[in-house]
Amino acid sequence: RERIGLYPGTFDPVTNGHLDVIGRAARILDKLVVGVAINIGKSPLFPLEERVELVRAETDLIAQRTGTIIEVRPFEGLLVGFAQELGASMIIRGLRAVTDFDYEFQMAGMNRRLDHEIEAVFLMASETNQFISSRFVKEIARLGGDVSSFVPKLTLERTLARVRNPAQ
Ligand code: COD
Repeated sequence: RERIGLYPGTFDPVTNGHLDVIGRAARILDKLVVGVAINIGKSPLFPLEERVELVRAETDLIAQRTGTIIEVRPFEGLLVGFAQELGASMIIRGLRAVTDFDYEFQMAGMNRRLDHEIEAVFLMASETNQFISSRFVKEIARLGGDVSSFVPKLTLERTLARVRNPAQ
């Protein structure tokens, strides 16, 4: 049976932390679907289409290197419903410090109540990428700080363009 995993997130924007997790997930799966959530609740800086475009562009190399199929797809609605539709048996999540744990623990527990078959798999990024968050990337960029070691190249350009001109 094919091992299909779903890595869901907001990816506003994709960071080196996300890519680290994607690289690790690709190594243990036959196919990885990166699900980009509409997530209106978080009022994202980037529109959905651009978040998808950036994740696609930045994961190309990982797919080539690992030989794993990586599909990047937008989704709306219930996460477990999307996982079922894909035939995914695992939901991949990244874990940073203890602060992520509470939220991730609740989310995994709720999702398991909704679908008993689905397994939550938690991966940790490397030491250099562990503390990176989209939220702080946006904040630092807005304040004129250097975020070039937190996000990949194309994403860096787009982030700088958006913080300079948010109405774009
Ligand atoms: N190192 C390791 N992991 C990281 C790092 C890093 N530096 N940065 C981010 N991550 C991990 C996060 O912990 C998370 O696991 C994942 O990467 C994605 O992060 P984000 O911030 O882009 O995405 P989230 O956490 O906002 O995504 C939330 C969802 C969209 C998945 C969630 O809201 C959802 O499932 N929505 C659909 C509706 C639904 O089913 N709701 C019920 C859920 S119980």
